[in-house]
Amino acid sequence: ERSTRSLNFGAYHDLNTIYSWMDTLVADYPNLITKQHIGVSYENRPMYVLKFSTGGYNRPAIWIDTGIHAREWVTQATGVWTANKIATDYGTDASLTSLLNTMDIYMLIVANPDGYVFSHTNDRMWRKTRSVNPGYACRGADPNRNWDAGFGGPGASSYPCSDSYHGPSANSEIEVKNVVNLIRSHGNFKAFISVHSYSQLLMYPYGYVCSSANHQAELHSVGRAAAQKLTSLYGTAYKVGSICNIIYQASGGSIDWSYNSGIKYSFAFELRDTGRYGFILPADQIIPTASETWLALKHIMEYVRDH
Ligand code: ING
Ligand code: ZN
Repeated sequence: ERSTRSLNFGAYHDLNTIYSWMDTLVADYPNLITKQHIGVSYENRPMYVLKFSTGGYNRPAIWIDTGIHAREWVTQATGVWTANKIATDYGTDASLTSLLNTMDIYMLIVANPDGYVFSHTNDRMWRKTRSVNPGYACRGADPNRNWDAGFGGPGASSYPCSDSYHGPSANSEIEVKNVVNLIRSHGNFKAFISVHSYSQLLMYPYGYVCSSANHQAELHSVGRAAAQKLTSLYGTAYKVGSICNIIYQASGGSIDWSYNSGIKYSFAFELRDTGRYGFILPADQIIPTASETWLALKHIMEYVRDH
């Protein structure tokens, strides 16, 4: 795919196109956006985080990742749209502007670059990383079962060929380790938001156990209000709850790790739809999906700014 200066946000794009578009975005907004190389993937592809910052030093920050699962293409596309939205709304949208005057936003748009490429070139339904499993022909671990939170417990598989294989050890997947290193060394993240598809859910910890998190009541009310904003745009229905309560028990997930690491406002989205198209969401739903999701993201970010 040829790189274009102005991307069509209503289409799905391959990794190279997204990566070259990031450079044009940074070039267009040099006072707001920088691109940080956080490490490489298993197959040696660079991993890039876009940092939105108006200054200061190590300001309190919001983390947003999309595309940790390769086949969930509406999430990477939503990440692209959202990054552009933040860039264009800063200075015109009063609320986002005030947010960025005190906080930074970090976006990892392609959290699993090897898997994303493989989902374009070989298997549209690929989910995992592409790491080699010694003694097995099948590759990859589930990068959302690989975090150090209940690692290896219920809701993950120890079989390397499973789509929910947790990997040999916590943080064994370099794509996960790169994020863990950045979050730890930064030390001032206030929110950690991980975006998946599909099912139309807004979730908070825990996934590895079905008991309530300490801040369950607050997380539930923030989530409910965020989902209400989302629904207000097109009527898209969302459910809100803990991972274990509204989807299934799942161990080693990213937001359980971030929450246990002290990042109270840890959320995971499951974007459109509820299964009619599933992972193969038609491209004409990208912009509506991203637009409604933005209202929820903004609500969470504003709440974090004000608390
Ligand atoms: N769903 C998520 C998964 O990894 C999830 C649900 C989110 C589990 C956050 C744990 C933590 O299974 C999809 N569609 O990937
Ligand atoms: Zn997912």
